[in-house]
Amino acid sequence: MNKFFLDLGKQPLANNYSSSYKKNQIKYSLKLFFNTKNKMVSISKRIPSEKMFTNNYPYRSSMSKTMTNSFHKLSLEIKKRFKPKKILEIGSNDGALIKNFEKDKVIGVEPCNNLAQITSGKGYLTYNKYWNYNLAQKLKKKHGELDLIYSANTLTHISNLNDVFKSISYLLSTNGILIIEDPSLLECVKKVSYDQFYNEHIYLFSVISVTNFIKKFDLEIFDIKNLETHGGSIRYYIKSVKNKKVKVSNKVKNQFQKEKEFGLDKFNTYKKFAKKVKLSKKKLLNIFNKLKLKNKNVIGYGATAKAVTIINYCKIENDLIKNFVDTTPEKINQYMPGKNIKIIKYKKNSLDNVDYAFLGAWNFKKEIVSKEKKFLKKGGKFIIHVPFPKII
Ligand code: DWN
Repeated sequence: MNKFFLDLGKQPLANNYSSSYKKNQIKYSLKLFFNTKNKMVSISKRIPSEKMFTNNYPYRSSMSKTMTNSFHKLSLEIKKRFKPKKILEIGSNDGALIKNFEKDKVIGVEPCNNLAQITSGKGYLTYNKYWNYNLAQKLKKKHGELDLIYSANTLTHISNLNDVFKSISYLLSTNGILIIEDPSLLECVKKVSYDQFYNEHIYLFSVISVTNFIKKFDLEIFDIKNLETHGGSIRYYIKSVKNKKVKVSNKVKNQFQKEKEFGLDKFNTYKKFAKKVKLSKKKLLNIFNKLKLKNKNVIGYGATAKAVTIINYCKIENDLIKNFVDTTPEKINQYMPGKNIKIIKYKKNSLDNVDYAFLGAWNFKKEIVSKEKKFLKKGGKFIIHVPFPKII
């Protein structure tokens, strides 16, 4: 049974930036639910993938050093620990992971044409397709069973999770390994980072819910890694239950227990979370309104999908945040979805006349703070809303 716990209002497509402000942009309801049976947290309204992951998708994994470093580190681990003959990446984006492998060793799957072109242009075999059973069949015919499948921040974006895991277990060899990573529900609830929810993030995984969900495909988690990326993520190492060669690490049991102790398997935890979210909105608006009264120059730093949830849920207009700065070419001179707030190109002097910068990309706080020493030195301040709204 799916139980409702939070309404984040009407939200535009999170990555639907446009060259002019569209007052009547289509918005969809964003409501959060908890499944009492498999303990999965998800959003209710499902938008067709074709509407969200278009041929002009603006998010690029390679835009941050944090992510490229994380992918490089993982590639070294994959080579050393699993020694796969071939790797398939579902949601290969602009190639931030696959560029670390030899061209004949990796296959990318990327539905957004603009991104698939980047990797195929560099000579990486890339299927410009959505991940589903049809594609898995096609791949098996062409490449045979695969011994390593990887996917970061992608499976949680696909509504039909049954089809996702059915296709993966069909294509994976008996001793094959599936590695996935996605934002951690535990970290999200702890940090009150409700901006992890937007129309693309259909699910937020936990070790509890993934364990429950993949059972029916004869899959099990045998190892996990807590990552700092994207505000706290979990990397899940998954295998077939028939593969007895690989032992299940105690880390899996420990994380499961940690999530249980926190109450991720209880509806009441989400009701409390919803209350904290409402309080967070109040406090954040309070900060912005006070700065407005003092005539401070406030901008947004990082025009993230997460920030789209915040500004639309909190009804933040351009009197509170003048504009956003961002490094992504596809986002520059566009407007934040749902709001009359323009995104301008980040330059070294972008913060020269700024008093406060709201961290839309709070998940890259470390990287940004170390880059903006000059801003902080001259008295500039960041506004962050996790774990509660404050000025830092
Ligand atoms: O799952 C998803 C995650 C992985 O990426 C997607 N559905 C959409 C996207 O979500 P997001 O937009 O919230 O992701 P990021 O990675 O938090 O976006 C960071 C943004 O901030 C990018 O637009 C680049 C920008 N940025 C910047 O302008 N200067 C980032 C850094 C570190 C910087 O120094």
